[in-house]
Amino acid sequence: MSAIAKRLNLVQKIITSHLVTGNPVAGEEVGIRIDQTLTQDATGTMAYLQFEAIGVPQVHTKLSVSYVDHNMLQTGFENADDHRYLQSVAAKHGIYFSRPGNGICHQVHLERFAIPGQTLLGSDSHTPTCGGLGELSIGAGGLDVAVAMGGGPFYMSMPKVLRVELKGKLQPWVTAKDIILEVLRKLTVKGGVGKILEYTGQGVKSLSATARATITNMGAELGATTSIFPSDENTREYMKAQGRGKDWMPLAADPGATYDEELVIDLNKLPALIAQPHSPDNVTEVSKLKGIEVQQVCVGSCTNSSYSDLMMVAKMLKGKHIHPNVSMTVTPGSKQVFEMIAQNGALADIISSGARIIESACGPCIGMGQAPSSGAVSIRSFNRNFEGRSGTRDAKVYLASPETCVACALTGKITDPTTLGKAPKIEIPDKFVWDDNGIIPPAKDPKKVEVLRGPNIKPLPINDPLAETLEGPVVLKVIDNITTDHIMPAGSKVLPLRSNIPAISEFVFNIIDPTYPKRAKEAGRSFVVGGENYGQGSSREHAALAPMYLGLKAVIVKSFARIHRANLINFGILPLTFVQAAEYDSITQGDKLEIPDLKQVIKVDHPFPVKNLTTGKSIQVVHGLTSRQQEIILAGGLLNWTKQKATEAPAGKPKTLKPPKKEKVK
Ligand code: MIC
Ligand code: SF4
Repeated sequence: MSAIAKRLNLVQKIITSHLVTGNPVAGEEVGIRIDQTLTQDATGTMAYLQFEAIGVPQVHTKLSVSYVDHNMLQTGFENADDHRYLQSVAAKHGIYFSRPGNGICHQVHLERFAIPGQTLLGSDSHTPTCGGLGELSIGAGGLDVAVAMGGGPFYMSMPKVLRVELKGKLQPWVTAKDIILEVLRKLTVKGGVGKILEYTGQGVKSLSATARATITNMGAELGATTSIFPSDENTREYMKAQGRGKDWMPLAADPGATYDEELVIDLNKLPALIAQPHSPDNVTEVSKLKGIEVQQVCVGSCTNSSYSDLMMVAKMLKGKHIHPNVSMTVTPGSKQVFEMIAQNGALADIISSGARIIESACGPCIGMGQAPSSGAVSIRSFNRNFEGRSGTRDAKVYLASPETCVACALTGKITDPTTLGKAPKIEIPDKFVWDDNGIIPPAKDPKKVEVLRGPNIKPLPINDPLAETLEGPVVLKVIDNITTDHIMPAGSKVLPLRSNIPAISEFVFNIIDPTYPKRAKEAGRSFVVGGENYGQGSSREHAALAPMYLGLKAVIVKSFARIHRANLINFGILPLTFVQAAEYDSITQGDKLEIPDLKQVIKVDHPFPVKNLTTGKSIQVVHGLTSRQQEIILAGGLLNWTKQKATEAPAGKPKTLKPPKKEKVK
């Protein structure tokens, strides 16, 4: 797309109305104003430590919310201390605090806060969930969110807009989850990089707001910047039933708006689908896997834990029993959902079927309990099935709709729900139950609030300024599609260390090579070499921060995932791409590399050589950094750069952050 057409698509409308800097032409860097932010506890502690370091007293956003939903197991003081820190820091700086038990950030934000046409930046990769209500919702590293809370714009390469036209209507038992699985089958886990998916077409009308949110949520697995639906009558009904009708406004692309790319999905022909181990794009028809024995079933996560999802689960389970060989867990996505299914008796149907009920939180999705038994087949309504993420290395995790999950739980085998007869009908309530007593508003008198820090909260490590010459070994060489779960694993043992970088760094690359931390420390300054889509998955900046702490200075890959590349830059690690992908083969783990004249080569966006001192050969790489990003790398990371900019603000003015000149991004 060479320039913005007069008839705007929905993405262009929201971006142009929030534009602070840049030209909204695909590939150019734009800075956009952020209306709302969200954080969750596993990324939030770092984000608020960074926000405190920036030194802005009160947030500059319209709304900022801090959720606690990930680190919910309190097996020691660590998580409880972090929750206490998060609550006090929120009270002090104008941030709403969603208490543990109030629900998963994305589900609660959709219910209580998302507003069509606004922008939301969240320190979690599934922030796009709120795109289901027509909010432009983007996942980012905690530091980017901290900067946005301080009033700074969010910078990104202007994405291409991919129109997904939904034709026809879903067949009984086939769901929104099957739509996004089909998109993943067609586009793969890297097919959305540099793109926003805008959903249009007749099929949109038949999808409820929460069904749309399932699709935008799991759009994160495409590597997309975000996904968005128009705001229409269904959006209005949902918001009205949430008591938020006044926040609704209609929003859609102009008739005849143009798009960079198009994809058409015929809902009439869509079967029930399932993603096989170990990637969300390894999708096939459920019917093809019929009969495989199942040991665990989990319904929940930010993808599929809405009121409608759980009512469907309850109706399917009513009067029946879970197969004796299956352990089934059910997690309501929010206190609202939990309360409503308790009040209408659906919870009793779930309990009496033999399912295990988990509090409203991420839970098994992030390996916080419920690790499957050795080699087990686990069918989950979640969004990620990366190897080892469940907590059991050899478990085989599949992803499917809640309907397929229940069908498997009842039969003990992979079962296509379309074989189960008439599908139950779920009514969307006219009025949801809410009292928001799980959300604590910020303090009226912030000066009186003392921020409470426990011994688990260690100071934030800061990178060294860029050296003139970078020399060091390739401590690790990895293959394509390495996830942030490989780089910085989560799970119940590691997650409590999210605010303690020295301790958590001992787990870096543990799934691939547990000797990495020791070897990296011995090497001093080091490199990692990787393949395509390096760093896909979560927004966790610990996947940059902890390797930085171990001396990682540059990563050379065939291609990067968006959020991880931004996180590397934020912490002063050079993200380099091979000019010729085939040169990947010329490097062996252990080779010593050298980049001379580093400060000079950073300042121009041209290919430059990296000398392989072991083989004597040189390879060509490119950094693709904008001039703003070059400054960040030279300053040793975004925090240093932000502080520099903030102190440049004229006296008496709030310390918001200045946008730099516009730039082209690779
Ligand atoms: C995930 O689903 O991987 C997480 C855990 O929610 C992450 C955030 C984190 O690692 O804290 C994400 O999606 O960004
Ligand atoms: Fe939580 Fe899982 Fe959603 Fe991440 S994907 S926010 S861990 S429920």
